[in-house]
Order: sequence, then C-alpha cells, then structure tokens
Amino acid sequence: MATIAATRLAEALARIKAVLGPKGWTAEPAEMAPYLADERRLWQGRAALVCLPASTKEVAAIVQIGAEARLPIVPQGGNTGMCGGAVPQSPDTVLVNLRRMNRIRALDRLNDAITVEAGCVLADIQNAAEDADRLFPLSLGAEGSCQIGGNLSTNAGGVNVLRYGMTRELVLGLEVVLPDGRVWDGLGALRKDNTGYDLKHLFLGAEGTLGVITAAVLKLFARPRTVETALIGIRDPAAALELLARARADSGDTVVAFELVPRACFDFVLRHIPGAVDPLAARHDWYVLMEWAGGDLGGALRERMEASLGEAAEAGLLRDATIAASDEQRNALWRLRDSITESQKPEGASIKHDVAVPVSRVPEFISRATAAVEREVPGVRVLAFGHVGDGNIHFNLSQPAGGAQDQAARTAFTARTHDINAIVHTITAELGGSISAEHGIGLLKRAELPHYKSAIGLDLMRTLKRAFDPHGIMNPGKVL
Ligand code: FAD
Ligand code: 2HG
Ligand code: ZN
Repeated sequence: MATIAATRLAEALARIKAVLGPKGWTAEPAEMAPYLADERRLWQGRAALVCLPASTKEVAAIVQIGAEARLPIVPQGGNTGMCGGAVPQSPDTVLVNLRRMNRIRALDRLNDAITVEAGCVLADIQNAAEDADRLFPLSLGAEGSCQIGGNLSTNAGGVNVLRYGMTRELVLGLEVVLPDGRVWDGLGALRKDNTGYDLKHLFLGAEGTLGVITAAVLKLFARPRTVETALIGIRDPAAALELLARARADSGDTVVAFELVPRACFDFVLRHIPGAVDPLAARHDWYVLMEWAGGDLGGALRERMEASLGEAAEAGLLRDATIAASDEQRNALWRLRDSITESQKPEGASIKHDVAVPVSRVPEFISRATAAVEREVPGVRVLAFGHVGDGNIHFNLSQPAGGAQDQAARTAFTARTHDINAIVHTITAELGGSISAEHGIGLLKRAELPHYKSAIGLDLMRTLKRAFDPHGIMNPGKVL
C-alpha cells in the first residue's frame, strides 16, 4: 500500500512540476522553510512541494492533478495569518502560494472597481487605487506583505471597518479554482445582482477550505480630501465609547478609525521598536487613536475635531490629546499602533484572543476578562487593544515579566492556553460575542468552534464543505 501511495504521490508531483516549469515550484528544504512556518511560530508545517503558479490556468492544473491523486492542497498568501490557516500539515501536501499572481488586471474608474490577481500585496492595491485618485480602504498592520487572496479568505478587518466594512463588503466578484480543478468565473463587477445565491460570499472568510481564490473585483471609493488623526489619552474603555459617540456626531459621521490602546502596548512598542516616541507628555492608562476623513478642503474638519476634543475634555472624557500636524506625524502615530504585534514578540510567549462583543459591552468584557486571567495566572500582562468601534478587542496576554529568555517559563505559560481560552471565550459568549472577530479559526480555534457555534450552524458548514470538496482535499483540518 505504502508503495502505491508513494508512486501516486511521485507521479502527481512530477505532473505538477511539468505544468509549472522550473520557476514555478520548489522542493528544496531551505527554500520551502519560510512557507512552512506561521507568523507566530506556533506550528511547523510539512509539505511535499511548494507551488508558485503564475496563472489561473496553472492553479487549476495543480488542483486537478492534486484532486485526482487525493493530495491535500493548502492555499497560501502572504502567510501573515494569526491562526495557522495556511500551515500545511502532512508531508504529501501541495502548498499553493499565490505570490507570483500579482497583476492588476484592470481598473475601471467610472465603475469604481479594480480587478486584481489573488497574489497582489494589499499595499500595492492601495497604491494602484491612489494612482488613479481612488481609495481602496482595507488597511491593516500586515498590509506590506499580506495578499488580497489571504484578506478575502480571512474576511480581514483592519482599522477602517467603521466606515467601509470588512473585506466581504468590498468585493464585487471573484474567480475561484474549485477543489476538482474547475474554474468558477464569478468576476462580475455589478453592484446589483439578485440572480440566486450570492456564491462569492461562501469563499470569503472560508480560509481556503472551499477553493483557491485566483482573482477578485474590488470596490474603489473617492479619496477623502482631508484626513485628521488624533491620539487621545483617556481614563478607561468606557470613556472611549462616549468619545466615539460624540466624535461621530461632531464629525458628521466621518470617523474612519477608532482604535483603543492600553498603556502596556505603548510600553512594549517604546521598548522594542526603534524610533518610537512617547506620543503624549504624560502617561495615560488608555489611549484612543482616532481618524476622521472627509471632503472639506478649507481646514474645517480639523477645526471641528479640535472643538470636539475641547468639549470632550471639558466633559472629563479625555485627559490629553494631540492632532497630527503633518503626514509624518500621522504616520508616526499609526506606526505606534501597527507595531503592537511585533513588540509583543520579544516579551516572551503570548496567548491571543480575537473576540467581538456588542460595542456597548466592550468595557465589561475587558474588566471581567482581565480580572479573570489575572486570578488564573498571577503576573500575566494583559494587552487588550484594537478595533473598539467594531466591538473587536485583541485580548492578548504576555507571560509574566522577566521570563522571555527562560524556556521553562515560556513553556509553562503556553501550557495554560487551553484554560485561559476557556475563561476568555466563556465570558465572550456570555456577552453575546464571537471567538473570532477577524483572524479566523484555522488550526488555532478549530477544537473550540463546536463549543461556541450552534449544532445546526456547524451542520450547514459541514454540508457545504462536503458539497464543494467531497474528498476533503482543500486545506484539510482547518476550520472544521
Ligand atoms: P495567509 O496567512 O497566507 O492565509 C490566511 C488564510 O487564507 C489561510 O487559511 C489560507 O489557506 C487562506 N488563503 C490565502 N490565500 C488564499 C487564496 N488565494 N485562496 C484561498 N485561500 C487562501 N487581520 C485582520 O483581519 N485585521 C488586522 O488588523 C490585522 N492586523 C495584522 C497585523 C499584523 C502585524 C499581522 C502579522 C497580521 C494581522 N492580521 C490582521 C492578520 C493577517 O494579516 C490577515 O489575516 C490577512 O488577511 C492574511 O493574509 P495573508 O495573505 O497573509 O494570508
Ligand atoms: C491588529 O489589529 C491585529 O493589530 C492584531 O489584528 C494582531 O493579535 C495581534 O497581535
Ligand atoms: Zn485587528
């Protein structure tokens, strides 16, 4: 049996290599290594072949050959995902990384749409839109390396969801290679189309379990003419919500980003990120990074923001604030926010949660979850930050201070993951929340999903999976 399986694998790999040509694959361990480890180094993957196809036709051929030989196929983008969704898990896996499919196929200015291949890096799409005086609003810390195919497959969130919605809301059409190798051309560019089930939504957020996305038509928007960015020192998360409600009213509903950051995050960033500078003169327990974007050209937005912050200060809602006076200052403020993930790494082992609760319940979530984990692991360092305006908090925990270099301390902390997850996710569920607001399920939360999703919901998901992928070859072991 083993020989038949080995022969089948060797034959399939030889056929795939012949389709791709020498530039389109690698089986060299050193070259494969970056594709096999995940961003957080929580898993070490294994694969038979890393494929780097250059066209939809090549992806379709790989999948068809893989399907015939019943080989696991794992799609991969920039490999910045936080829950192991792109990690190949068995040695016969064919990993399909889309990075060579990075062409912008078309930009239709009057339809406000851009057609891109799945391997386009997010920042390159933002830049292409800007070159046409348009905005593609999806924005997240990993935008310099994540690919749109990964964003679509995780239904990524990021910092502009308040105004523009999740990735799902930015998509007009998709092209997908199905698990049997057929190509579904759903690259429509329509804003209205009620001809039955909206199939594209099944692939958005599916984490590569239903097919390989090879291209997409994305919505573009007018570029805001004025952007104002403020960093605000506040007392607590409850003040943040009051501030958001005021800001929305005072700005004429032009708040595009509203991020909550506890002091502990800035302490990490200032300690580890070269060039980072303390944003305000005094320390504050909590901060908000807020951005308004609008159409007025005469400085009115800034005046309105100054007035709004002044009134909020009089009402006791904020303690100090600075409004960026230049693009350079704005970028420096965003660098502080976007460096939180990187700065957590040198602080040792981490246990991360990506939860959503109704916006109004964020303060209760943070205080209950913080008290509970501090009781469970004395000395644990809580970093509860993120997209508070969406009710999405990254409730990230770093091991107690001083043990980052101590392997035993790291291991002991990591060993608490299961217990800590149960505590945090139980509180999340009690507040009517979700255990994955934006990063997805992948490998990380797969075992937990059945505890938090209804039996009927899971049954429908399994039914869909079987219908699309009866042999279970497409990103096996992820999500379900
Ligand atoms: P990968 O990690 O390569 O893959 C992710 C999943 O998508 C896997 O399951 C993979 O199999 C699947 N996949 C990838 N490409 C395809 C394809 N073409 N077809 C089918 N399936 C595919 N996420 C947020 O939502 N919001 C944030 O604010 C945010 N900030 C981040 C900041 C930092 C510093 C980092 C490191 C990560 C952050 N993330 C954030 C997580 C991550 O960047 C996103 O999940 C991103 O969308 C993943 O894109 P990727 O190309 O790296 O995908
Ligand atoms: C962000 O918003 C990421 O910065 C969080 O989604 C990443 O949990 C993390 O470190
Ligand atoms: Zn996030």
